Amino acid sequence: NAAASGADAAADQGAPTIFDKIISKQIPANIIYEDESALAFRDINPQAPVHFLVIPKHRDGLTQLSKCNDSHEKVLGHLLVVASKVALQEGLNDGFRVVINDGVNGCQSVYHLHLHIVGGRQLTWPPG
Ligand code: DGP
Repeated sequence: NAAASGADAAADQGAPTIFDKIISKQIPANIIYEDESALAFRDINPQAPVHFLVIPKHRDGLTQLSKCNDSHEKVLGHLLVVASKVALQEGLNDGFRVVINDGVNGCQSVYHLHLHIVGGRQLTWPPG
């Protein structure tokens, strides 16, 4: 099951997640960047003054980072470029953090790959 495998079987089999509804605009989100393959929107439960998510529009098997393979190199690179561009657009000139939670131990809750970008305050290390 999902908890035992550290994955989400339904999502792996193609079941939509809440992020698909954000991509298709079925449910509202505060979208701050969009292009053909990526979307950035504010996290509903912000952990810092600036906290947004960057997701691939086409999940293409990427329920979580640990499912990636060589075919995902281009989109994974693009997500990081978008993360940086939007972070600067959001005024995070003094730095920020990019986080990808993977699986149960990583506290992943939505099984559609997403980058968290947090900033706007002095962050601490290590994370919890
Ligand atoms: P993770 O734990 O890494 O899977 O983070 C999922 C994040 O997604 C979490 O910080 C809250 C956010 N989130 C979940 N549902 C929604 C939603 O409907 N809208 C928005 N904007 N964010 C959401």
